[in-house]
Amino acid sequence: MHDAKRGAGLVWADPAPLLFCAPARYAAARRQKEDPLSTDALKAEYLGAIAAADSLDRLEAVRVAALGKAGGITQLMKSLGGLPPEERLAVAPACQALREAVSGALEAKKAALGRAALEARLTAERIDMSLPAAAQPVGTVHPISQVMDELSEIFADLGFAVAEGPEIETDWHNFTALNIPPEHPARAMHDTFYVRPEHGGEQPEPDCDQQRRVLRTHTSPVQIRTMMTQKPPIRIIAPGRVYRSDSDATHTPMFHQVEGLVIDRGIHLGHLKWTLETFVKAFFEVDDVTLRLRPSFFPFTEPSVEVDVGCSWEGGTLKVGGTSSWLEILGSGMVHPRVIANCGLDPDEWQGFAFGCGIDRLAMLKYGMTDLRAFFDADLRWLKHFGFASLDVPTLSAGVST
Ligand code: 2NL
Repeated sequence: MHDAKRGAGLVWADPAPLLFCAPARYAAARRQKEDPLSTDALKAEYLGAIAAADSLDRLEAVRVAALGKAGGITQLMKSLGGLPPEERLAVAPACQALREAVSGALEAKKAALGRAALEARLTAERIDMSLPAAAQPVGTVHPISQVMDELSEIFADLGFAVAEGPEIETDWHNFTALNIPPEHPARAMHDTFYVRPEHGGEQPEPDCDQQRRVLRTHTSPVQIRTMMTQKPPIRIIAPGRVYRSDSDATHTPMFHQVEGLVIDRGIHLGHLKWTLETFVKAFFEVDDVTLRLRPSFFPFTEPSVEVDVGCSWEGGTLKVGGTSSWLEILGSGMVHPRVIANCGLDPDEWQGFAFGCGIDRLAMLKYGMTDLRAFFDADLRWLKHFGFASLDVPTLSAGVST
């Protein structure tokens, strides 16, 4: 029980001896008529045990042994009651002093152990700021996202805002408002996904185009919603996901489209041509660009034009610029007066142009990808090769793609 290394102080691994010995010692002391209560010796023993306690648990054990219900000092105090009054008066102050000294020492030691524990924790938890950070795998920006960012940047510079809308649309916003009534043959060409009523496509009457829901087949409904809620002049682009039930080497059931819309007074085809030319130059980062506008048909534009960009073959790859080859990149036209009227605007006062093109196609042409399906394969090697650094935000001043 004695810890020889600690020298004079008695150290109890188990404080039981204090508990049982103190009153007995007291009785013996009385019998021997020495220092009647041996309080000095008891004090030395308790203080020694407190000093030696090297954990809060051990200190608590000492406290219980000294001051607990059955503790030595508690017993000592109790036994005072059995003494004759004058003897009690003579010894009580020493007992009191013993109790105070021990509880004071317990408190002080408890605080010291708490401080030491905190100190040890702070030392153990110290962070070495000079260590290099563990390498984190860093992803890249998908080419589609990159192209969407480039488009937003280029059109923002021309005063266009980016508009968004729901991907589950009403039949009316996706078709009817765009001059494609329910029986129109153009609906068949869109390979529409219809949403079942139990999946949120309400259908109280089969042909009610306000209620029937579809996965939007183009982002035109975003422009419809904008025309219905904002006062012209309007300049927006609407990039986003669109859906058609079509899947082969050149078609995926979900793909990405950007549409643009300008509504103002006195807008004509010249505004459309200049805007598209400016866009194509900025996007492909070439000044020598020739556009070819061919007459076409869309139900929502009149007149309608398809736009080809002049290209040339360089070492087996098609480059934008020159006129030896033509590549169709977008469809456009003057917004049909009926579409303007469907949105609650007076077509005699407001005119506009609109265009639409596939983002996947733009990305393939600009960055030399050959297989559309790679966009959706999530192949990390492909993404590493064609992806963009996440902090390289496209800006016009630094070049949109660098
Ligand atoms: C294509 C052709 C086009 C539009 C989209 C449009 C939108 C409204 C009104 C009128 Cl709200 N037009 N959008 C116009 C012409 C062509 O897209 O080939 N897209 C891939």
